[in-house]
Amino acid sequence: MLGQKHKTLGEFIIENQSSFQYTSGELSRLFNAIRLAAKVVNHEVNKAGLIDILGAAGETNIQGEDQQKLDVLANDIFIQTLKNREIVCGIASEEEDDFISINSQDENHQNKYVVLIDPLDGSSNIDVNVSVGTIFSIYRRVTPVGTPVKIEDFLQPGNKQVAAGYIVYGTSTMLVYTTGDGVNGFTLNPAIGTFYLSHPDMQFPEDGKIYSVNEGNYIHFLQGVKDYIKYCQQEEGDRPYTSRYIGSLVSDFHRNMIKGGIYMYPKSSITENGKLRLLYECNPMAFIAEQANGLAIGGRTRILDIEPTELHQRVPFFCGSKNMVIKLQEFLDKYK
Ligand code: AHM
Ligand code: MG
Repeated sequence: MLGQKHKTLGEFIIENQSSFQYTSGELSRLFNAIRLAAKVVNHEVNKAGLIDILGAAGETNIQGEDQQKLDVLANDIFIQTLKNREIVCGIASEEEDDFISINSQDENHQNKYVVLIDPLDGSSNIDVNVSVGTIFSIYRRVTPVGTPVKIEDFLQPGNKQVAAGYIVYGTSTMLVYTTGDGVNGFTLNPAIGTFYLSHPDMQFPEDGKIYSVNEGNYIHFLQGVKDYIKYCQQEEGDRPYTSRYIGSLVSDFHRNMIKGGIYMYPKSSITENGKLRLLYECNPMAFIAEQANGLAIGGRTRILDIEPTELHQRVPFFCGSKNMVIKLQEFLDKYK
């Protein structure tokens, strides 16, 4: 496994450090911490079926150890890894009510980055051995370094992201990320615990033939979405399209980026803003999508331009191959 074709993630980070927007090395160290946490979580996810780790949080297992649900465990692993390495000044997690300030009393603490994370997305799929993922998003703080982080450091629009990525714990484990200069994917060789560059410069095909949506909610969707779904199912040209929905955003997104497709989590008559969280799920995936020649909208607006108002804000989310998202937008616009 030598040579350009089999570059490791570690090598790639070092080589590309100079292309980062800010080149203090801090971002590289941050990526190294995420890479490490990803390997630990991967290990836990893979043994989930083997040991009694799936119990409810708070229970005690047969060895008398406290059990943690895997999503709680993944949350702890990412937070502890980032805290221990003292490379960020703040963390917000889908699993935590509020953001966490790190070394807030230490004025020598010069770290500039905040991380927002969904430690284990799609965790309802774990019990049935279906792929889950981690999603992360990195911003530069807007308040002065050396002071405790504030809510405004986290409530930044997605277009201010410095980097974003996801890890998919699937048939193989992959880490995919962007720093605003394209998207690259790395596959973990579990035997030696090393990520290798396997998918350089990932791109959504401009057209796709897969639509991914929870059609069980069809009755509650707005008319524009219903019409688009009917359009996907019509027999004409390259349609009907294929319907594929895992119910795990990272996996659905990953497949659609490779094969061409659209993912939709619309608002409906029962969920005013859909289900997905702007800061932990939609913004990072939208940044990756745009960097991979795809699009991501929340209805009429580009996801990355939404001004967040709260940490756990939800937004409708439509994301994928450019021409599919544009077509969907046409249907949505009919009902403005
Ligand atoms: P979670 O953060 O609670 O895991 O929820 C997010 C997940 C996404 O991964 C997935 O696309 C979606 O919820 C599925 O929701 P539904 O079961 O309503 O279709
Ligand atoms: Mg989630």
